[in-house]
Amino acid sequence: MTELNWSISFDERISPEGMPNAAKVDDYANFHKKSIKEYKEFWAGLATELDWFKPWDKVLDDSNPPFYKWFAGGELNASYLCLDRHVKSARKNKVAIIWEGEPMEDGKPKEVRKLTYYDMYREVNRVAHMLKEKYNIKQGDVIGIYLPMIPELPIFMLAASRLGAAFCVVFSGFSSDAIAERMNDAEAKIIVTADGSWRAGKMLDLKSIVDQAMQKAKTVKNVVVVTRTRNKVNMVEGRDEYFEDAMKGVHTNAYVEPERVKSESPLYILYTSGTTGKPKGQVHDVGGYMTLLHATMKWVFDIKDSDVYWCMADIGWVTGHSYIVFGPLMEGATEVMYEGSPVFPEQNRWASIIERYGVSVFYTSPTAIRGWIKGGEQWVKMHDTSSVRLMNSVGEPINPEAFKWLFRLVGREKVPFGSTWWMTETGGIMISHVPGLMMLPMKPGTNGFPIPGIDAEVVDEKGNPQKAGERGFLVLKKPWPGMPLTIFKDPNRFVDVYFSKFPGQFYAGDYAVRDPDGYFWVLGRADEIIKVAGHRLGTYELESALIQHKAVAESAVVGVPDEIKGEVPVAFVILRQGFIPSEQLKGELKELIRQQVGPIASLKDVFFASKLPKTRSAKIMRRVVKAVAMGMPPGDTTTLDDEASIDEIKNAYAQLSGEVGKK
Ligand code: 6R9
Repeated sequence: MTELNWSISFDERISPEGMPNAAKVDDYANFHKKSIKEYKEFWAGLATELDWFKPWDKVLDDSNPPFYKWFAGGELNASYLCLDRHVKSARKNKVAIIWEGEPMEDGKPKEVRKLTYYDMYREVNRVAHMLKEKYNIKQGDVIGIYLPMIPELPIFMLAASRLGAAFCVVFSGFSSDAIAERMNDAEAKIIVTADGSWRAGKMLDLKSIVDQAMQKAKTVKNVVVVTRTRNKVNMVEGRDEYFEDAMKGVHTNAYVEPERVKSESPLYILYTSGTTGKPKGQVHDVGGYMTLLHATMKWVFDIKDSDVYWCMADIGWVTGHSYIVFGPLMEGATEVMYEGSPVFPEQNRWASIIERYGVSVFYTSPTAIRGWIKGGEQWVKMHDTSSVRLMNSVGEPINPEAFKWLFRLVGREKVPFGSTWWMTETGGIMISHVPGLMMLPMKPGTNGFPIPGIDAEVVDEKGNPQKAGERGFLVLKKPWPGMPLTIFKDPNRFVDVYFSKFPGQFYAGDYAVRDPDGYFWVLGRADEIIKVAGHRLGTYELESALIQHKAVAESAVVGVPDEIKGEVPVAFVILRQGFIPSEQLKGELKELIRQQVGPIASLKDVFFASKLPKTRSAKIMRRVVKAVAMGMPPGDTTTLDDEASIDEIKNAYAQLSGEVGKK
C-alpha cells in the first residue's frame, strides 16, 4: 500500500499526558474545523500580531486564482520584523545567533560567534547600505547568494529584504552549472560567495565554483567574496571584491530605512527541481509568508524567550530560509547556527552542541538520526541533552525506529516530537503536531494533523476524499498564507504543475494516507522527485547532465531506498553507437553528475541497457525501472497513472532486468 520501506502502525499511540497542552483529537478537530471554515478571518487574526507599516485593504485578493495575494495592499518589511522590532524592546542585547564553526582545536570549537539582535541590526544596516550605494541594489532587483553556513548568509538575506530587493540562495553543495542556470533565470545582478567553507574536515573552494559559473551567468556583474577560510582565491579585477573591502567606507552606525514593501511583493526566489524542465523558481511573498512563519513558530515549536532553538538544516534549502532565518528571528529567539557536519570530528558533535548551548527546541531530520543510530548510542550518552523539551523532524518520512531512538535518547520518552510535513512551495509547515497549542497523542512516523487554517485532504485519482487507510494524493484545498506567488517568469507552469491535476486545489505530488483516527501519514513522492538525505533533487536535472556525455544517447534516473539517506539515485543509460559499457565509463558518468549537479546527487550505480521501457505516449515506465534497480518484481497492479497493461509492464521488466543482470 505504501511507498515506505518500513511498516507503520496506526494503532501505536504515545500519550501526551504530562506534556504541555495535552488534548484529545476531538478537541483539536473542532478547533480546526472552525479555523478552515473561516480561514480568511482566522489568518487575519494571526497577521495582526505582526508589525505593519500600513494595514491591508483585503485579507485575501482571490480575484485571479491561483495567483492569490494575501493581505493585499498592506505594507511591511521582513528585516524590520526580524530586527528593528526587537531592537526597540528588551531583546535589544539578547543573543540572536550563536554560531559555531566546524574546525576544532584542543577538543573545543575553534570559532564561536555570538551575535545579539543589536549586532545583527547594525550589521544588516551596514550591508544594506553597501549594497545600495556600491552596487545600486534596490526594490525589484535580485541578488544571488552562494554562501556556506556562516552568519553573513542570514545577514545578506536580511539586508536584501531591508532594501525591498529579492534574493536567490543556491545551496553550497550545488555545482557551477546549477548556479549559472539559477542566476540566469532569476536575472541576479550580483552574487555573494565566500573564499571557502568547512565541511567534514574538508575545505570546499566555493569561489572557484562561482568563477566557473560566471562564464555562463550573463546578468551577474559583480562577485562579493566573504572571507571564511583564508583560502587563496582568484580575484577578477573590476568584477570581484572582498566583502571587507566593500564595507570599508561604510560608517559603523550606518542606517538604512527599511523599504515599505507591499505584502504581495517577492521576498525571495528559491529553485526546486522536478520531473521535467528546468528548475522552478518558487517566488515567496512577504506578508503571507511571515504570517505563516509566525503561526508555526508558535504552534509547532512553541517558541519562548527562554528557549535555545537549533534547526540543523542548511539555509540553502527552504527549511533554513523559513526556520533558521525568518521564523526564529522574527520571534526574537536565541538560536544555534552550525557550519559543518553534525558528526565531525566524531559522532558526538551534534550532542555536544546541544549540551554546550543548552538547546531546548531541536529541529532535525530522519537521515541525520539514522546516521547517529549507526554511529551508536554511546556517543549521545556522553552528553547531557536533557535541556531538550521539544523536537521535530523534516525532509522525508520518518521511520518509526528513528523516531523511537531519538525520542528515547534525547526526548527521554516525554517530550513532544513530531514530523513536520511541508515543501518549498508551501513556505512553511502545513501538517504537524502543534504542541504550542494542543498536544495530541503521538504515533511514531505520523505527521499528525493539518495545522489550523490549513485544509488538507487525501484524495483518489478523481479528487474524491480517499477512504481511511487507503493511499491517495495529498492536496491543499484552500489558499494559505506562505503559498508561492508564482513560478518566476512562468505563471502557466505554476498553474499546470500545481493546480491542474485537481482543478482549484494545490497538488503536492506526495502520496499520503489518513488513518482511522484522522492522522496524516505522508508516504513519499508520487512523481520523480527524489529526496537524497532530505535534499530534493529532480531526476530531470540528473538525466540532462548524463546526456551531455558523448557516449550517452538516453538515460533514466530513479531513486532507490538507502538505509541512511532514505533514497539515492541510480541511472540506466543507453549508449550511442560505437560505445561499449565499461567500469571506466561508469566512473566517468558518476563524476559527471558530481560536476554538473553537485556531490549530493552522487549516483549509487549505473546500469547499461539497450532500451528503456516506455508507455504508448513515450513516457518512461519509471515504476518498472525502479523495480529493476531494486531487484524486486514490479508488482501486479498498474498504478494510478500508468497507461501500460500489466502484461506490458511484466514484459518490459523482464527485458530490462535480463539486460542489466538484475532479478
Ligand atoms: C521542507 C522540505 C518537499 C518534499 C515533500 C515530501 C518530503 C518533507 C516531510 C516529507 C514526509 C515529512 N517531506 N517533510 N515527507 N514527512 N515530515 O523538505 O521541502 O525540499 O521542497 O521537499 O519532502 O515528499 O513533498 P522540499
